[in-house]
Amino acid sequence: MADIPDTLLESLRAARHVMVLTGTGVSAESGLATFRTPQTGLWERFRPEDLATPSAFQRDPALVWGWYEWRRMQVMRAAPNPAHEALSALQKLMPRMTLVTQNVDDLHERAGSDPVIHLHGTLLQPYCGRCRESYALPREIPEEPDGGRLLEPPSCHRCAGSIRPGVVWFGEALPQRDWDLAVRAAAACDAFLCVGTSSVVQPAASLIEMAIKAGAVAVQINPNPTGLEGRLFCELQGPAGVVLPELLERLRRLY
Ligand code: BV8
Ligand code: ZN
Repeated sequence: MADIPDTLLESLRAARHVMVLTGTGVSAESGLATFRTPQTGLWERFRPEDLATPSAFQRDPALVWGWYEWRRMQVMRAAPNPAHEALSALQKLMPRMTLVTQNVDDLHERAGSDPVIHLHGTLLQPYCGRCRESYALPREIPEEPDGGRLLEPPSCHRCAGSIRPGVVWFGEALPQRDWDLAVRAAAACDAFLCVGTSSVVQPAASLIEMAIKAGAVAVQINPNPTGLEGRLFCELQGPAGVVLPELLERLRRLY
């Protein structure tokens, strides 16, 4: 049982606009690896930060495309967990909730959240690195060897350029429209829930500071400390799949 203070419940009940920022920790209970988990299989000797860059794709397109396709298979085999479900229900319960994610999976959408603001793109919409034409991925889930495999990226049917993952790599700018929406919500929200992120990656990690400066109540939901502790109204220490359903349950009694 997470220790949810009444003062937090009162603040959330009184909030006109709640903002939620999620990271890979919200998909951990769906069986997806968090970002800073050591890689497995072919990619064991790489750090994700080293694979998630334009230069890595330039240097070894088959290694990087293979990694993303392997991750996409994992997502297609995964299901939303109680954390995703609770956030979808919260979005319907609250007068206004802006859901922003750093994740590149579609588990929030599959749990019924809508809209979902993706700051770092998505595994599901690759595009041509040369002409930006989008590329339709095969829907069937091939039998992927557990460790994944090298896979040459497909070629664009319009200009024959290399298709690349539809994610934002390190060193690449975030999609301007999504970033602007997130910044506007951070400045306007009454409460900010930071769920399942180590708050290391910028500029996404700066959103909570913007919300605190604008007077929002800031809450972290994470089994581990992240260094944000001194800046928070409170931390709900525990897995998102346990804490969020409980928070939803307690809030429902107030409505
Ligand atoms: C940019 C897509 C400039 C790819 C990702 C200051 C300002 C601006 C930039 C920088 C800066 N300082 C450094 C930078 C550069 C860089 C950066 O932040 N580097 C880091 C390593 C320091 N930032 C960038 O490059 C960004 N671009 O700034 O461009 C620019 C401007 C104009 C023009 C040109 C360029 C781009 C960053 C986006 C990178 N792409 N993802 C892919 O997925 O492959 S980031 C990647 O990290 C994922 O999106 C992931 O979501 C994100 C954050 O990681 P977390 O989600 O927090 O995951 P992590 O594993 O770290 O933590 C998991 C947490 O969950 C843990 O705390 C754990 O305790 C918790 N947890 C575990 N289980 C559970 C749980 N919580 C709850 N329940 C559980 N069950
Ligand atoms: Zn093209």
